[in-house]
Amino acid sequence: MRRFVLIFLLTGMLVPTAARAEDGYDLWLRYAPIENISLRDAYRQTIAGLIVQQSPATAAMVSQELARGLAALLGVPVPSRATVDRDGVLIVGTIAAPVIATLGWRDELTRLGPEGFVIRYARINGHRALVVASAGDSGALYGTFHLLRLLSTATPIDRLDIRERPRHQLRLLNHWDNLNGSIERGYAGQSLWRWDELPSRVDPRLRDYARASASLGLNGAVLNNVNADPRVLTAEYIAKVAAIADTLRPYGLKVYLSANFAAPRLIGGLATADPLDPDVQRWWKGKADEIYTAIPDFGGFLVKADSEGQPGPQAYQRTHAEGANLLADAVAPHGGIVIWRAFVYDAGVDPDRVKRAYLEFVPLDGTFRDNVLVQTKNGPLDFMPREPYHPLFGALPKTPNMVELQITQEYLGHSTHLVYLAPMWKEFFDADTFVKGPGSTVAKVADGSLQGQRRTGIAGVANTGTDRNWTGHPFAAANWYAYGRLSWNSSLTAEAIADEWIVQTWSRRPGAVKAIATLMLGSREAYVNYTMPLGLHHLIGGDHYGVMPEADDKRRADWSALYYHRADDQGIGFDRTRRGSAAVDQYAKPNADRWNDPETTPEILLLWFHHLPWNYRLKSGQTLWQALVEHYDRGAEQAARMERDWAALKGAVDDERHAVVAGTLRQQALDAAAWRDTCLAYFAQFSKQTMSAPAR
Ligand code: BDP
Repeated sequence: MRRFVLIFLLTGMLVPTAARAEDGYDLWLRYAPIENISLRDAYRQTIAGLIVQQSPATAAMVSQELARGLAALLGVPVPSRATVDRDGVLIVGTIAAPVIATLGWRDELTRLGPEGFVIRYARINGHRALVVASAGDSGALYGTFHLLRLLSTATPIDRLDIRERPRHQLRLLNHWDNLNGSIERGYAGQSLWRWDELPSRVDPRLRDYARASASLGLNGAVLNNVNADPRVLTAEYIAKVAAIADTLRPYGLKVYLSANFAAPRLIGGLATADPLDPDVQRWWKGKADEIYTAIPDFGGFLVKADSEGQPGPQAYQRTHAEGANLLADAVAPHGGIVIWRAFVYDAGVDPDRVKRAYLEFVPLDGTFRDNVLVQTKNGPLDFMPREPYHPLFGALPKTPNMVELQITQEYLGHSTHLVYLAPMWKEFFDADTFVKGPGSTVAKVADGSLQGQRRTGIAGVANTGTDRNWTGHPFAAANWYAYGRLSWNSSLTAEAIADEWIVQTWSRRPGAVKAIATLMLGSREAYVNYTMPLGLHHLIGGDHYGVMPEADDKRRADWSALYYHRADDQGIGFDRTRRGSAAVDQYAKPNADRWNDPETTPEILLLWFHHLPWNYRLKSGQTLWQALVEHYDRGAEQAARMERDWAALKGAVDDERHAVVAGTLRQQALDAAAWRDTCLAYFAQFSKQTMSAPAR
């Protein structure tokens, strides 16, 4: 029997909090008062009372969020009611709730699933009520956040008829958090989990993390680094993970763990981790049982195997599928899943690093258990500022292939550079793989609609940490936001997402919104221009922040900039045509043919696929060298302009956050100039041409 609660909110809870310094903590859930009086009055009339009917834990979240959001946005408390006794009651509930059950929406809600929802008006007891309804608790929570977003973005709501369901089933954040509190590629402080304090104390901040994630429709978090410490699977840590799971659960977030494949050996006392060994199989089953006893809704395991020194099945001459299936069988009885990463680049497989994952995984298509998803980075190299899409998208028709995006800006200026990533992700989703003819976009591969995969998912490597503003750079929060929104619906535009985020985060004034949006929307191309234009990639070394075209890593050739740009007296670029590494042939036609020829390769990917002479003529009539100079110049100029444009916004946004961003943009402009100067000076040694461009 489901229980329902009617939450009668104390008026005290509804008083808006006094104005505080803007430190970014509230993210996009800032709920600034609606300035437009007639719109505010219309909202107040439409939402003059509140009924929440769903299961208790989520009902509490929904009620609290509405109390907080509505009071702040509308400037008045919205009282709870027991019944619809007047016009202007907002009802939030699941199909099982008595008030929703009378509406006849059951079939529709069932079709939308437990995470989907509708928002529309209904007539109840002769009164007009606005209803947020779902088949499940999560859907009602997402619908609530959706409605609050409409109010927050000052959207008229007098004629709403919204029907939503997520495009991807798993919408996860991957936290690369280590057990000592550090975060691999994290630039916003330490791990939010505070492992040391768990399980006895759970940082209350985790509730705000969960709120923010749930507001975007995210439904899971992998808590630890893919370079996994096996100790996370010990009883001590399972208790800690369970405490986090309890905190995240009411917000619809499941927890997952990165598992170290050698755990049976490293913490289990076995002599082997061979997936075909019965003791190893027993060990994983026992481990899964132990975890599910503590966390009945545990999501499953994420595994990085046989990659960058992580252990895996290949040590025992077993395949990735045999490795994945071992863990999949252990979690299957509990409804768990295994996410097996395709980020592998064993040098023995092929001389060209970007070909290796495809060569290893395509032969395994169809051999994974039903509860396994492969997880593939957007590009075949490693989260570069620009890459073509990974050829594995579309090439695994019998395997769910989950998308992995990187929100943390490992190769995109850490949390110092303002780079809005949605345009980059959209470029990826919109790319046409042609695997089933024109229109076979990566988006359709990812959401399963192209090839009919039953499971779908998307993961984003998180950029959150203990910094007060969560993400270090105030604009890095836009990337968390955009990732979440795209994981829900990859057809949203980068422009629309930016506008939503800006209005909720900074200001509703159209002039300010437009200026900030312009800054954001141009930032990714600016970054590409001043770092790695025309398809160049991996011109870095060290910590992946600074410019290093000369990087020559003695540990591995494919960690060196030299390996990728191949600049010499003849020219520059990586020849991936049929005369070179033939990586082009991992793509379906006509992409393979187009990219095999520099004349038909998009200029933005030119040097990814081709090694071309310095005097190669581009469509513009410029030589390759001239174009390179122009791109670097333009990029540095764009960064300088971002600084100026932001300075002009002083007074249009709060001084605290304005100053923080101004400081980072100063550094960004300096870095951009350094990138330009270093790269041009370095490449000029080979091109033997001048670096002058009209702009300088
Ligand atoms: C690279 C990072 C490294 C990660 C690796 C991965 O430099 O820290 O461990 O990817 O995704 O981007 O496994």
